[in-house]
Amino acid sequence: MTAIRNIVILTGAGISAESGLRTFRAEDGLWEDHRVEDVATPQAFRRDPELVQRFYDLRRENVLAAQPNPAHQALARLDREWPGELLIVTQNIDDLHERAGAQRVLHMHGEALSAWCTACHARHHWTSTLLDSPPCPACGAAALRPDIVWFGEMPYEMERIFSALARADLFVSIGTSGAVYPAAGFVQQAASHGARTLELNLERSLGSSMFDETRLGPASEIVPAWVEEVLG
Ligand code: BV8
Repeated sequence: MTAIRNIVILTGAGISAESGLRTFRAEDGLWEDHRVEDVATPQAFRRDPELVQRFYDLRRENVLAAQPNPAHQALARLDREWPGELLIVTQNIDDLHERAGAQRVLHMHGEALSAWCTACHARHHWTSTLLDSPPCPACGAAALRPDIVWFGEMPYEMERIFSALARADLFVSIGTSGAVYPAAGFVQQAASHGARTLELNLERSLGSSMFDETRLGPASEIVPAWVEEVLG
């Protein structure tokens, strides 16, 4: 087996479930209370900005109240100690990877703690609400929206992700159902470049058949065990 040097890790809502942040598709998932097209599309924001701002103000509050769990801490340890290339590509809008100490993190679907001004395109670290249309700290316009990639919008830093996948020797997917593209297609990308592929998830995902290996269990248990194995 070729030596593992470059690792790409994709994380989804499942890695933050044990930190109390709801996933999307579980029976008590976010999409139970809201239809995606009502809260997570640019059309929804044009149609009913208040509903969308209220939805993300609540998500932002929940993120601020959450704490990293042992899965986040294990990946932060791997980030500190791994001598080769490592990139944690997260679909999550929470900052629990960074709060656990991880640095090589990329938020492909945006961040709850960031506001984007649609007038001057400045981005601002944001921990309060947007429902009350506060002025943009840079240009003063009341034009701030959540800095989130909605359905139909292009995810962030796709070039950087594709080039990391092209160099990866190992691709690991953690806590994701494989239901949303382009993230759900990364395993094929990595495999097509010769990478070994591993899935760590509570249950088999829509993409399980595309992985060389699948390990099932709660992230807080199976992720630290895997990191221990890799770092030895
Ligand atoms: C785009 C931010 C084009 C918002 C999100 C190809 C085929 C079909 C459809 C498409 C396609 N290409 C594009 C599409 C359309 C669409 C799409 O994929 N639709 C789906 C529904 C079919 N994709 C897009 O629109 C993307 N944009 O394609 O743009 C473009 C091209 C050029 C120019 C302009 C545009 C953008 C998609 C991003 C949308 N934004 N998030 C927000 O957060 O509110 S997506 C959002 O949903 C998340 O970020 C994540 O990506 C997804 C949720 O999935 P998961 O994170 O996996 O969560 P889920 O609940 O589903 O699963 C949790 C898993 O964890 C489960 O498997 C469970 O077993 C496991 N688990 C639970 N507890 C634990 C656990 N595992 C371990 N331990 C535990 N304790």
